[in-house]
Amino acid sequence: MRLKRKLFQSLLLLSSLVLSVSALAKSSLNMPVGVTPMSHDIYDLHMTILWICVVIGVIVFGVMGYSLVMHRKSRGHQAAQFHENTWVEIIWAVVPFLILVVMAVPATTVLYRMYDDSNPAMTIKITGYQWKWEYQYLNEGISFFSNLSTPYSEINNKQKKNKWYLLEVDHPLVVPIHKKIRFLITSNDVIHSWWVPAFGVKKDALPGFINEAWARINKPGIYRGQCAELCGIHHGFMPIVVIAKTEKDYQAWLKKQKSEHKTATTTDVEKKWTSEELMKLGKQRYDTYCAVCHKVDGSGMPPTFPALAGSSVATGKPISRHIDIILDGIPGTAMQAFGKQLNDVDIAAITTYERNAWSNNTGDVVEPSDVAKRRAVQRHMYTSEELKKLHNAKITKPNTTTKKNSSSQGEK
Ligand code: HEC
Ligand SMILES: [Cu+2]
Repeated sequence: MRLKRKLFQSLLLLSSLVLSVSALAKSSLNMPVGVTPMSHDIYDLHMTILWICVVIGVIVFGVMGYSLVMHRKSRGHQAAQFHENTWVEIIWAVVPFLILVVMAVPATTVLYRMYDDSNPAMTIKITGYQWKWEYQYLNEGISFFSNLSTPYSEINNKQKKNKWYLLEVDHPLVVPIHKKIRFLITSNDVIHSWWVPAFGVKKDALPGFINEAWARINKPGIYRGQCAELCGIHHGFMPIVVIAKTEKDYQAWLKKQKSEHKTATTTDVEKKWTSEELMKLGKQRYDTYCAVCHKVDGSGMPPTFPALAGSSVATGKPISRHIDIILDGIPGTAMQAFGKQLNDVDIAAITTYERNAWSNNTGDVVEPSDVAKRRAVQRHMYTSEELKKLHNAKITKPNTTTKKNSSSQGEK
């Protein structure tokens, strides 16, 4: 009698467990349901398979538990002695096979839909870099880089960490809702992975390959993700933020992007900036783009990431060498070409900052027009008249290695 009650109690426990599992389905312990039809399909598939597994588990362990308890030796049961029962063997091969076939049908249907990125309304090319993302709107001709915006004071525990610590960026990806968006995903250096759980999208970004994914977002909102492939020491510092807007808001954003893009390239470059303006902007840009490797205080992480405080490049002459390294990077090292990521104003500000911050008190001021000149020299975009002027300005010809690099980076 006592045993029966115990059995009853354990069954009760089991059923309450099953109930709490279904309560967990909507909690943070389960997969997110997401905001795209694809993510809903994935979620439903996951739940279907989970319940099949739960039923199998309950049956198998139920029979096992029952047999162990009811047919135990102390009750006087004798173990059956048999070998090679053909029917038993057929049953335990065929039943799991049938279960697998049943599960393969919904799984294949979902996978098929996941891979069907035909007829998109728009296409965005996503490129992974150590450690940031680049978004190019192929139909609109706009592109930008998306960098971590968490301040270093939080990373270094000098300030309380905010709610979106390491999940915030300076330029989020902005997309419209209710449109089929195709993502073409690739990498500029090592393997990254673009992962936004709410979209049900997680795709490796492979150098030299283009992977495809797509999303149609149902709800306006801010969705966050991360790089999901271990890609170096700052793997955790390249989050993804996507803002989904209504078509009207998206069009307004697009218009603003296009007009802002124009102004940054013309008037600001011709203007003469003061050293205070350049230093202020330079610190901001340096912390965003360069400090991951060279550190906020310019001390770097030698021997791989050199210190810029006291560096012969950042304090020595010619200044053009310093500008060229920032424009073209150093081939074969983690020092990327920033020429297409940053405009002339940003590069001038960073160069000025590096030449005067920390202990580098060179007093040099690099103007945006100086950077524009370096670009012109490198691309051979000058006329003979300009060449003469540039020659008078004593600008050295670029060396061949940096030139090769800039062309292989596919400058715009
Ligand atoms: C992903 C890491 C990384 C980032 C980000 C980075 N650098 Fe570098 N940088 C390097 C590495 C590595 C070297 C050394 C390459 C070599 O071996 O010569 C280097 C070298 C340099 C040098 C030459 C220093 C010397 O004394 O030889 C300068 C100048 C420089 N970087 C400026 C910048 C600026 C400006 C930025 C931001 C716009 C930046 N770097 C961002 C990794 C990085
Ligand atoms: Cu990565």
